[in-house]
Amino acid sequence: MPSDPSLRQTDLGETPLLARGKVRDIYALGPAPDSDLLFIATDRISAFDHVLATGIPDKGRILTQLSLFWFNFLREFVPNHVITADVAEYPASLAPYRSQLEGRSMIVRRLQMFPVECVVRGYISGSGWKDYQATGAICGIDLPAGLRESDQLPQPIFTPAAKINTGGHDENISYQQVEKILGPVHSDALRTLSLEIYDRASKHAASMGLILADTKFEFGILGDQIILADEVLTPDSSRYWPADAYSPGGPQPSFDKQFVRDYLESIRWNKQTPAPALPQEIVARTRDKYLEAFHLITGRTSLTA
Ligand code: PZK
Repeated sequence: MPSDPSLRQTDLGETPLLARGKVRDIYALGPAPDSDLLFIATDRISAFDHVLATGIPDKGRILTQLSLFWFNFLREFVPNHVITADVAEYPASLAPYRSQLEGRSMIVRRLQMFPVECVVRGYISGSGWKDYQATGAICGIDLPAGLRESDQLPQPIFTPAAKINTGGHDENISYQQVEKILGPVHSDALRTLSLEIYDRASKHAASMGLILADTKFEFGILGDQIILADEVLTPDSSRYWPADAYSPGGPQPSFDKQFVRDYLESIRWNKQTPAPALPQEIVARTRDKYLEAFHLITGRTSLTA
């Protein structure tokens, strides 16, 4: 059996784990409530809402480097939570764990997170397509009749979602509901920022032959400044479609996870019991797709250069 080159579990000894997501782990550096946070993107991969038993080698590095690319791309327009992603600048206490951190982690400012996911959709897909079929609207925004699945929308729309804690799906909510949670000033700021970021990012993606169908942002606040947080514009938080294969009227293949989904369908996994492992060929092809996304978006061939 060859050894597993993927990192699925992190362990930083005494450093307290703050939260574990499906893919990312967050640690607290120093005493709450003001300490910085350490974000680590593992090589875990989820499909059909389950974390699979097999990791994708380098996935965490690829997604971290993509987030850093976009934070940098957007930096004159919106401040972000990154302090450093250079392990040489990390506290000395983390030195023993360098191999778990290099290329896949960042130290970030701890913010007061807004409890709303800021989704922007330029195309109709996923839960947006479901809601439109049921009601003709998404998040209370009425849309023209006759749209097909994956069609481009007349203009990009802000479709917020409320975070649901216990593994459940986020729930699409109206802008009015956002105003009730955050008040009108922050709500308007998040909507305006989200639409503007989508506009800038989708233009860059288009120039690289990719459609940015939709994406999810998370923002926090520090003092009175709204700050872009979490991961940004990665394939885990966004739908990217190759423009040359775009064919509305049905679902588009996932840029990154299609081999995984097809494999899981082919073995007729019931999508409930513990998720199965992946064959090495599916792992290798999926890894190649993440690298291709990285290459297309950043124009870089190496993760480290
Ligand atoms: C924060 N999450 C969501 C993401 C998880 C959970 N800069 C910040 N300050 C304070 N809190 C957060 C952030 C950010 N980003 C984000 N939870 C807390 C999340 C990934 C994995 F387990």
